[in-house]
Amino acid sequence: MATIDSTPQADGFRMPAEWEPHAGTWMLWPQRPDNWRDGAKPAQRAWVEVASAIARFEPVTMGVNPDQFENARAMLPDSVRVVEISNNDSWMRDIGPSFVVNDAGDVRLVHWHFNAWGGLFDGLYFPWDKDELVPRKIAEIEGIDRYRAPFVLEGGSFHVDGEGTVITTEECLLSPGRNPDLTREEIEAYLAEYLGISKVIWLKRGIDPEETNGHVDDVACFVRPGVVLAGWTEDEGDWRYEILAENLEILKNATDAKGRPLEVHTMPMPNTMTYTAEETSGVDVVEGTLPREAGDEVPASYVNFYVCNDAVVLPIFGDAHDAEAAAVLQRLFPGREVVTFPGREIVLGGGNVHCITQQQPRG
Ligand code: KQY
Repeated sequence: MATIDSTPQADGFRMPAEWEPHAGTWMLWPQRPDNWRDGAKPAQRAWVEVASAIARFEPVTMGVNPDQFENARAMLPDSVRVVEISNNDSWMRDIGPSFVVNDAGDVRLVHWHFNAWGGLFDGLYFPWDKDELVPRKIAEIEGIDRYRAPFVLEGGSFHVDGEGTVITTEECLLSPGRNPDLTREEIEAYLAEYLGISKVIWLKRGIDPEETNGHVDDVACFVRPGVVLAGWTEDEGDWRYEILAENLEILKNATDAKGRPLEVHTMPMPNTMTYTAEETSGVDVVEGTLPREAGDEVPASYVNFYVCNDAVVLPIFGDAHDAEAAAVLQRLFPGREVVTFPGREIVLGGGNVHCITQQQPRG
């Protein structure tokens, strides 16, 4: 497929919001034993549960490394398409492309540079060469033309409203491991060109400095144009309180690309969680991969849900706030089914359901 030598914005393309109609969802199968405990078997079962849930509502494609094709095919239901896509790990939100559409309904994709969340500065593993090729392979499989963006960006580090606004965090996009030679203004200009947006709302920090340098998809998202949902805790003793309060204040005072003041809703955070010794003992130690220690914080959040056609997929954690989180989403997405699933196994790997999925718009 062609690599287009201009930008989505110049060609009249924009990234649609996650709630706009999907052609399907892309995922990548987990297997690396230095991130997923017990040879990734518990994670694979969690992937089956998430993929099966989404496949009730729209087509799901699972990319797998060659040596896992037969196993994934056997574990996944027939409703999930399994294709060989070599990868270094399974975070399709970050490794995969972002799709863009125009008013005629054409779909193209943006292929960002990916460096495992910080490259040799503070990245999470080495190498990431297979991950780097994933968007190009998806373009070939789907017969979609591709823009090659000239900077490092992960899909979990931003959220768009589909109407010209993006939310992101300074902690991530200005981190030294990503685009150290770009100024904030240059990054804003690239976001505008490659997402087709005209307004950037900069939050300060996320809640996982060690993993993604503060991806926004753990702390805030749009739920419809002009309306955002922000992670929140009333507990001033919680280490996340200051971070969430700072972000909330910014959102309450922000306007979007259309000049609307944002309507801000809050989502409770699950109680803080830490890795148990049993959980970390099943993870292989490999030099160059972020080590897991018992007692380390697990970056759990209910804001990291996934919106698919007619449904919202929400991780729950056996936490006192699970029911309230589901109720918040049901109120904000009245026409969709809220589907919950046990999310702990995925957050043990450092991300969540939004981080392992990528929507392809119907266009
Ligand atoms: O949360 C994400 N978007 C990805 C996290 C990657 C963690 C790798 N161990």
